Amino acid sequence: MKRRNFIKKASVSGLGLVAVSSTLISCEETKKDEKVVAAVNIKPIRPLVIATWNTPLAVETAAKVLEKGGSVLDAVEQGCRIEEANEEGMSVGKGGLPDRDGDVTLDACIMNEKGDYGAVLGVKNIKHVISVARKVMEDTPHVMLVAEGAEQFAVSKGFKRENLLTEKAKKAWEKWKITSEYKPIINIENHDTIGMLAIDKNGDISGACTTSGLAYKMAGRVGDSPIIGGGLFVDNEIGGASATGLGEEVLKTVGSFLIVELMRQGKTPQQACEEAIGRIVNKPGKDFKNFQVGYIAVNKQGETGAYSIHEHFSYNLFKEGENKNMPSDFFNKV
Ligand code: SD4
Repeated sequence: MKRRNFIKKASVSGLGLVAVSSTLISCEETKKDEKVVAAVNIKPIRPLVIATWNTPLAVETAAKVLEKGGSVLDAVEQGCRIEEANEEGMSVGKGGLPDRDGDVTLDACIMNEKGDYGAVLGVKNIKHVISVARKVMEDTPHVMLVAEGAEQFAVSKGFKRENLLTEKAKKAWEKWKITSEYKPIINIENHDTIGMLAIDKNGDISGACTTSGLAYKMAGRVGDSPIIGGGLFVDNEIGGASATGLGEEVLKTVGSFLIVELMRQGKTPQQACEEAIGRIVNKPGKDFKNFQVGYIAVNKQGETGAYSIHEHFSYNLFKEGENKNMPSDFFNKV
């Protein structure tokens, strides 16, 4: 590609100076074009926090960590812990709806700016699984621990066992048991699985994702949230993405990894999220009426995107000192 054309393309897609300059190394050099490069320099928006659903307190908590100069990894961990501790939220942490046997099992993962990753899957009795995932990343030679092994590891690191099934969640499960209709239940309008991405003032990116998974899932079922590239992916050179909704569909399209790779190819975060939803809904014969998937994404410049299959997906965004809940655009407009 001719250098000037590349610059134009980069400008439109919002890649800005950082990405442009690194690509220019292999391009032809001319003095004239140096001026064009300066003209497309987009001031990155930092710090920034974005998270799935209506999660103002979680986002505010993460933003405060960043504003006080804390690490971007601390920011996403602390932010996610807010939702894990919120007993009203019924698809994350304590208060999450149980599996079909009445057990609350949690999944979480975390990625730092170095591309390190840690996850726990199907953990019972431990509320702050996002912090356990971080410990897996930092204190073990592994990236994933599951079920009893993860629980034992958590206890060995000082986490306390507690009953995660609240009265409210127990009552909902007992009501469900009357019909026991076994199909993954995915409420289109109201989840609280939290996927969070943050950028600090230096431009470093981390992400975290934590959930109790689908209500009344089969025992042992794991969704996208703790799987690298599924519920979360971060590449510090490009940006990050996170997912919520029916994990099976996210996993089959490796959604978050796909979004980051599409951004690497020059798509904006919004375009990348839309294409990732397209990969799900455009499968031949796919009946997407009864399930929801929503994505959020951010690139290195602090541009954000969000897109879902159905209406009612929203996200919280902190940037330039403001923390707002925003409705996501969506595919199914009819
Ligand atoms: C899962 N993606 O386990 C999660 C569920 C979810 O809001 O996002 N619920 O498939």
